[in-house]
Amino acid sequence: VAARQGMETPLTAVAEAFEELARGMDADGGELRLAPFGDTCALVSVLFSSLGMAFRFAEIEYVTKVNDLIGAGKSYRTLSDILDKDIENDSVKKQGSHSRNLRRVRLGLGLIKALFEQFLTTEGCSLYDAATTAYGQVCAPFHSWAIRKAVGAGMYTLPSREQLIVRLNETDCSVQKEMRRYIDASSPIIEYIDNLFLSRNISLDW
Ligand code: 1PZ
Repeated sequence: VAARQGMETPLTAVAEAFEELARGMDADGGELRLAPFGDTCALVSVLFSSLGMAFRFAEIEYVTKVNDLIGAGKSYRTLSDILDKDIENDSVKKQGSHSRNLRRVRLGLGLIKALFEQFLTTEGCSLYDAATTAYGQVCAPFHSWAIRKAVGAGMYTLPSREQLIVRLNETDCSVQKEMRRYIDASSPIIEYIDNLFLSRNISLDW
């Protein structure tokens, strides 16, 4: 197992990338640059393969939106820049806009954080329970009935807790440490994104 041999696991890579992103944000005086943000979010997709085929559609959905933001990184420097531009064009909530895609990617980051929190606080619980609770908290309120149904059906195909740990190349102990790292490092990023909207009087009920 990679974790036992001291090699980098997918989870370590993701946790490290978010720690680095949070450090960069501090170094830039509390500004989040789009290019490193996009690259960091793209890394998360390594986790999808461990969830199984049923979540391929979630992966495609997530990756499409991250790629849009990476593309926008060529014309816009920071996350605030895309939001300000969309406000100017009245396209913040318009399907396919960078700001809307940013909101969606943020939901993805929040979903993973909630899943890891569930995973850590519910030792005896299945991945099914952890994922269902996390999805219900973070994404379900903003998804249509059809999507919620499809996700609910997909949940039954999730691997077991133990299988997930093996697929992630972790051990019982290392997985906890790495999940905790992601939770801590992604929190200020998620909070920052929410504040970008809230500080411009855009509510988060969509
Ligand atoms: C962390 C894994 C937990 C268990 C699996 C939970 C699966 C969640 C599945 C989410 C399916 C999203 C289906 C499509 C939703 C779209 O309707 C919306 C709106 O898109 P728009 O109208 O703006 O084009 N898209 C989203 O809400 C994006 C949500 C991204 C969720 C990504 C999941 C990230 C999971 C990472 C797993 C490693």
